[in-house]
Amino acid sequence: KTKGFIFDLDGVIVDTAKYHFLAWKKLANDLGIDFTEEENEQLKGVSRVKSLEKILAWGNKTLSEKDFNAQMAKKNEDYLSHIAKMDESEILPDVPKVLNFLSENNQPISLGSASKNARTILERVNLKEQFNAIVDGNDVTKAKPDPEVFLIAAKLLNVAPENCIVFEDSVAGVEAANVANMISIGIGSKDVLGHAKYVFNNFTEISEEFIEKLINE
Ligand code: B16
Ligand code: MG
Repeated sequence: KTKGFIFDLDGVIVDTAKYHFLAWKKLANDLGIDFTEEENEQLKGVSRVKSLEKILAWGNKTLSEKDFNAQMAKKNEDYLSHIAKMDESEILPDVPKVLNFLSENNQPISLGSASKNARTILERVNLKEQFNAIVDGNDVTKAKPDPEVFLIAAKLLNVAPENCIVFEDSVAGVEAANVANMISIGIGSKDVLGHAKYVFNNFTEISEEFIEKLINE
């Protein structure tokens, strides 16, 4: 059988949340706003615009449209300086194992990320060639939990949504997969991702037997 396998990027393939944190913290502190790791958690899977809106709301600050856009550009510049140093060593454990197993079994693979920097990151970690399709923040008009990003991926893979499997680490992303009528697999804690059909702490916990079952179901 042929299924469509869709991977989120940040928190699933690589841990870029730590670089988002550094960049958002710098921006927030420059504006006199406190920014904690807990707050950063809440920005996972959330688009760049929505993230800045949230930070400003937490700090009771408003910015003119011009300043808002300038801050977003500054944040991204800072974030890109961290990304520039990434390499294959930052791929999360056993991600290549799963990607290779899917390829060997002729299963189409897509990226489904909110990030506008997704292509750059995949190039840095040398994984771009593994994907049959890439859908990222540049291709969507509606952010997760809207299912748009995953529905476009399904279309590009030419697989019906109900035959797609989504790997996600964020609450909004799992919700988006569920709304798209796809099989959601949460990567992270069950406490946070309890709404996913399956939850694993990481890819090391995902066996080839489990993936075979997904393919043949
Ligand atoms: P950018 P994902 C998301 O990536 C991140 O989790 C989120 O923290 C970030 O704000 C968003 O991408 C946008 O990223 O500023 O690079 O466009 O988890 O959907 O792969
Ligand atoms: Mg993510």
